[in-house]
Amino acid sequence: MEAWYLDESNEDQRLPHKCNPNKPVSLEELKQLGVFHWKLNADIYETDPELQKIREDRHYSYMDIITVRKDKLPNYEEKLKMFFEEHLHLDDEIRYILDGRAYFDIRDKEDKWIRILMSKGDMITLPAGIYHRFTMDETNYTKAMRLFIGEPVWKAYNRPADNFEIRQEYLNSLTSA
Ligand code: KMT
Ligand code: NI
Repeated sequence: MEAWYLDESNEDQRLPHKCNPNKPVSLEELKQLGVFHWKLNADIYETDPELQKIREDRHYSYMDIITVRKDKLPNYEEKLKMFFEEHLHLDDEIRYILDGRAYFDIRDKEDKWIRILMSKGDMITLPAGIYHRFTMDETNYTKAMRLFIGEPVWKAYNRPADNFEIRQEYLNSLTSA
């Protein structure tokens, strides 16, 4: 995992878009935004006791696996377009990259974009109510485990979605941190 502030360019979303000089973002800064990260061994995900422990501790009862690649995901282009619309969810977004790589972009406290490069073995939780988006990088391939507490709800609310209680709760969690 690696994170940095996005530059201002509107070129191809699949490019890294680092500032010059680069403005890195630390794990600690991500934590303060409610974003948590683990590094796991994706080669043994089917039997990994570390993953099992996280799932038990955090009640991640549901999981499925999504392959994001043109020949594997129905309506690939359409879905990528949706994923890249700035949105929030009413629940945490929990993803574990089993293969390939991709970017998750999140907004910081000042509404600036942070890009998070997720590659094989990276697991992340984005808190309910945070504005974010997702894009492939130049390799155009990732395989990810999606986890959820209970029955999954994938509904995304595109910005503006400020009137949801969860959005206000999220903002409150930031000011008291
Ligand atoms: C989301 O809600 O942003 C996503 O599910 C992104 C795609 S998961 C590989
Ligand atoms: Ni999302």
